[in-house]
Amino acid sequence: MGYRVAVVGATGAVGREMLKTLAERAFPIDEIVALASARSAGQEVSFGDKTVLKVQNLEHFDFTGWDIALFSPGASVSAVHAPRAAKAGCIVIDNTSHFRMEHDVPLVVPEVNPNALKRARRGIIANPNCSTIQMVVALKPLHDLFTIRRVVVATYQAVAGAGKEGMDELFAQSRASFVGDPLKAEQFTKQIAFNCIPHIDRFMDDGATKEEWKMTVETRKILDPDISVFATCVRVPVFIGHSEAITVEFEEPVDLERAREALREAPGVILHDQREDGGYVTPTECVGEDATYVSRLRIDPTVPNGLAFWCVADNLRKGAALNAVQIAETMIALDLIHHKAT
Ligand code: 11C
Repeated sequence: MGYRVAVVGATGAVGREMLKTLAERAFPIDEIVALASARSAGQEVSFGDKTVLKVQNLEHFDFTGWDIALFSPGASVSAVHAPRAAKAGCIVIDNTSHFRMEHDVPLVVPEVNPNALKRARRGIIANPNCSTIQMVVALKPLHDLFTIRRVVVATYQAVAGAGKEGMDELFAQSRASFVGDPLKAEQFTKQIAFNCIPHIDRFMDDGATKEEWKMTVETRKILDPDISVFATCVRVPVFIGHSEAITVEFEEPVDLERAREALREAPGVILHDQREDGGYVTPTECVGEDATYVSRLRIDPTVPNGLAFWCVADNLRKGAALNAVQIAETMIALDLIHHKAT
């Protein structure tokens, strides 16, 4: 017997990827519904190769009798409708930032902290920010070995993180610059084509951006509250796939060969690290892939017990849709989702 599954925000870049991921992984589904705002209701979205779903209006949708809802609308929409769905008895896996830091909402990456799912008392589970997810997947096996004290990370984040509108703006600006048209910047604060912008999300009082803050607080909630994280988040002209240059300081001395071995064995990680031209993974190579790729692994001799590496993942997939689907799969495996009688 399968589940009755709702995808909320189904017309967005992540919502579409959620539908694709559910179909590709043959998630046990008896019935699926695509939901979005009134503006998008009536549009069609694909579910697998053969099924087209007509998008229904979220506003009036009754979640009674639905087992699982994967939410990826805006945070303000989740704030209203996720508790409404949970109250109707539907397990909500929410991809927005709205509930992530609430103490009674688990923030989960299945390879890292699956047991936190057992504490989903409100019926809402938060999916972390994409840049956090790939980092903690790579950090977890290293933390288990040598105990992380501090992480310094610089991100190189794809425009897909800003949704379809972000991808459209990179395309339009690239085209405009070739044909000599004026460049319009609407989604990003400065030109993104052929440029890098050290600013993602809003500025906070201490000069960090909210994206940088998320990497700190989410890593602590998922992996270990004692870890310090200092992030600089940068938008780059890549369509899909976030990259991160990560330096870690450990409590204990680092053995490079043991680190390599642990990363080779770690769930969700592919270590691709040849010390030669092209012996590393770049964001365009990870599009459509499930894994978090680690390359350029090396000792950082400038700090005690230091290790540095390069990490890339598909931000729409492991950074959002896949992680949400894996949360649902893990909840089923842990017997935490029960079928509603219909
Ligand atoms: C970006 N990481 O690349 C953001 C997108 O908190 O879920 C995801 C924002 C979030 O712009």
